Amino acid sequence: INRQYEDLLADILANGTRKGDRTGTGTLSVFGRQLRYHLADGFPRITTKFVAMKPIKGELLWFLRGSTNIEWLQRNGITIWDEWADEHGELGPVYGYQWRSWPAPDGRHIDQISQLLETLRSNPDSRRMIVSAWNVADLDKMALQPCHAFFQFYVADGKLSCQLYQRSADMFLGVPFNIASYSLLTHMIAQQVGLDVGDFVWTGGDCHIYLNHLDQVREQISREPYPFPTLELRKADSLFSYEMDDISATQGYQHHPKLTGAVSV
Ligand code: THF
Repeated sequence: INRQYEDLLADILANGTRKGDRTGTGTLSVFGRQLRYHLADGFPRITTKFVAMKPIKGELLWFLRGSTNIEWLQRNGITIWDEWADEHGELGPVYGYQWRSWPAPDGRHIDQISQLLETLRSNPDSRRMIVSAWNVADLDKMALQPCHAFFQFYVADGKLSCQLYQRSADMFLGVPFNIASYSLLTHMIAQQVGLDVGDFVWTGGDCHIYLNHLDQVREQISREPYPFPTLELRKADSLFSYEMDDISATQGYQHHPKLTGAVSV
């Protein structure tokens, strides 16, 4: 049973430094940690609390559409980006825009995801299979600068692995979402290019627990993790045409009761 996430929570409780932060909430924080999930062993949907899949699936499909307006999320009943949007629902040039239409100095727009698929098909040994949301020139136009900023794919023995660099990691609320989201993306891409799944590697920069999540985290690490569920993924015609119903991580999802916490804005 993989308990790397829970062990990192315990590490931060034991060894974290009390730090102020942009939101004013305050955190316990450590710097530079890594988690690894062998995706063939199960889908890493954290089991020591209930983790909702609908917002995770919906947010990923929304990123892949290249959308930066919360309207599509709201139509699907997903509210996790509401706090950051302006009165028109806009977030500025955040993840979806940078993934699908990174603006080049010569006026072109670069579809990093389509280029990635092309490289995976034509040259899977490449060491340049990278997607970056960290567009330095656009940072001050974004409602929130990318937390999960930069990811790389790797193919060996017919298996696709992905490593994410997350500069800022809200360990209680955000990280279970981020782990499941990138693991799902790895499965979808592997399915599209005809590979098996390898590892999802999560690398965190400032890994923190907000001070208003400490009680929940103490409860969470007292719980025994269950085996991960299985992902069921119906193959779509392209990476960009998956729908919510094509994705399910409910099969075998045994979990502890939900734990709630306020999100710092
Ligand atoms: N800001 C902060 N402080 N933490 C984050 O995790 C975070 N994100 C995104 C942008 N800014 C962030 C937003 N992602 C929830 C989960 C992910 C979010 C925002 C909020 C959340 O409240 N989850 C609840 C309920 C989810 C629901 O069903 O609606 C939970 O219990 O999981 C990280 O990318």
